[in-house]
Amino acid sequence: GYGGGTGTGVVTRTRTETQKPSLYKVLMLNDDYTPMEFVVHVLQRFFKMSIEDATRVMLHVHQRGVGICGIFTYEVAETKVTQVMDFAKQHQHPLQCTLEKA
Ligand code: TYC
Repeated sequence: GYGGGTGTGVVTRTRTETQKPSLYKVLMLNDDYTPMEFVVHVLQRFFKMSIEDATRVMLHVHQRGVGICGIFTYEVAETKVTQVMDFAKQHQHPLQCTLEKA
């Protein structure tokens, strides 16, 4: 900023690099028992996906074995994993979810 021609100008510099938080991928794993519709519901409920994106990700996991649900800071990623695992357990499905440094 500058003090308006009174000789009181203040020079402000912007740091070129600030420390950004590490990011983590939340991964969904395939299994033989969890219903496809349940996985789609989980992706919509906990990762705010549309039904189209949730179906795409679920089919990717079903076919490839693993897929990315989203990328978050550590605390958010850990919370998502816990929420998904608790929800799957409540419904007695073996769905597995984990996190991995991006
Ligand atoms: N393979 C499961 C089935 O055929 C569907 C499924 C998809 C399960 C994705 C888990 O993360 C998963 N019912």
